[in-house]
Amino acid sequence: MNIIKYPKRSEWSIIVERPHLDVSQLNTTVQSVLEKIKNEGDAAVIEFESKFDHVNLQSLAVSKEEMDEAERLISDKLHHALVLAHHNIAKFHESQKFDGSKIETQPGVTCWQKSVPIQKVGLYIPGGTAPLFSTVLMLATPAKIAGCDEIVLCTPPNREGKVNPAILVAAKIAGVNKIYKAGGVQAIGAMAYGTESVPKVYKIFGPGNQYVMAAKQQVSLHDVAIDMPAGPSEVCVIADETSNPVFVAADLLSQAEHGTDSQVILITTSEDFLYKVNDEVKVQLEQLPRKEIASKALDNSKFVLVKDKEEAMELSNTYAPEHLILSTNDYDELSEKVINAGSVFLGQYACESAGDYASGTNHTLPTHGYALAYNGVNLDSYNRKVTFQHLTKEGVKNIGPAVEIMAENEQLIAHKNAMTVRLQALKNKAE
Ligand code: HSO
Ligand code: ZN
Repeated sequence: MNIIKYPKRSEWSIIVERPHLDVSQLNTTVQSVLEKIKNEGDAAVIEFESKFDHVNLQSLAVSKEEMDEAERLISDKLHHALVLAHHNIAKFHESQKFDGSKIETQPGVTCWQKSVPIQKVGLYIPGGTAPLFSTVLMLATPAKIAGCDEIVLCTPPNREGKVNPAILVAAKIAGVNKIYKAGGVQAIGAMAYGTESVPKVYKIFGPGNQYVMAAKQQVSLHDVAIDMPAGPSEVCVIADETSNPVFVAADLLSQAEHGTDSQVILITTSEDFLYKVNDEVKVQLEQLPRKEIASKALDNSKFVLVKDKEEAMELSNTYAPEHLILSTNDYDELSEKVINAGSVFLGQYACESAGDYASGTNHTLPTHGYALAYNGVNLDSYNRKVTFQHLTKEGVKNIGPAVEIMAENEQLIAHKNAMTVRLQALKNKAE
């Protein structure tokens, strides 16, 4: 753990720095895999599944029997938990529904927006060290609420060709239509271009390793939209002597266990508290099954002592964390000062795990400082706002002359004419 006391402003850029990801090396590999998927479809996906996931697949689609089997394989307790989490995620995302009211900008000129779902979306769920079935709920639930017709999910199978049963059950609960066994770059390629079995989608969502990220970025240049750029997961906790060091240590570790490249930052105004958390982290770390991963993540994490809350908030806003926990008694006041963050957790009891799984907010959030300009996945991520307008004769009279003069000055005479012919027609009628 790096302890930094009262850093000067000039040192902030080092504190907020993320590990540099050099993807230039893997871009060529990614490109060649994508090319092959584009040209050879299912056969190439199956070939890469054998090469990278060490599995021999006859077909990519998950069958009805596999879905039924998955339901039998998970415990009732887990099933209930998934249903509870889905209920809350659905309730929160339902509340984001858009009401596109009509606005009359001038008499006779009416404009409005309508939220129209993206017809086909693709969700990518990684396998790896911890299969994140919670991400299935986070991505599929708003897709269903938005009204996307086709919700496609790709996830890598294990060596026996099986998909984690909780992923399948979560997909069923959230309303995914089609599930395919494909991981990594080949999954992204399959959804971006379409294969004999995997439908082409218009937008791809979901986390993944550096190869998946590079693949999403490449396909997004020409073929498909993506949710957002992403990097390793991160949390920033702001705490003081009113905070609970046991809770704060647990929160920091919950993020650190995600991956060796996860980022954990504690910003505090109390030196005494900082050392209490430092000790507590060591104690709790020892009990964790993923302690190797968490301790590596802690190596590049920082505990920063600052002079006051004002400075704590400024540093956090400069860092733009994916998750921000305000673990102090005055969280209400501090929350007013949040400018850059993906998702904010207020008070002692709002742990990041609550939002990761079951409170209702989405856990697909901007990392790597992208919170400066991006928000996390929400209902809008699955919609486009199509604008509509209607003009009456009165509307034409009201804005027509302005359109004509503007078009004339842009030297776009055909544009001007489109309005002139209408104004003329109205004038003729009136005579
Ligand atoms: N903290 C992760 C999400 C997650 N945590 C899934 C547990 N499962 C990124 O926000
Ligand atoms: Zn998490």
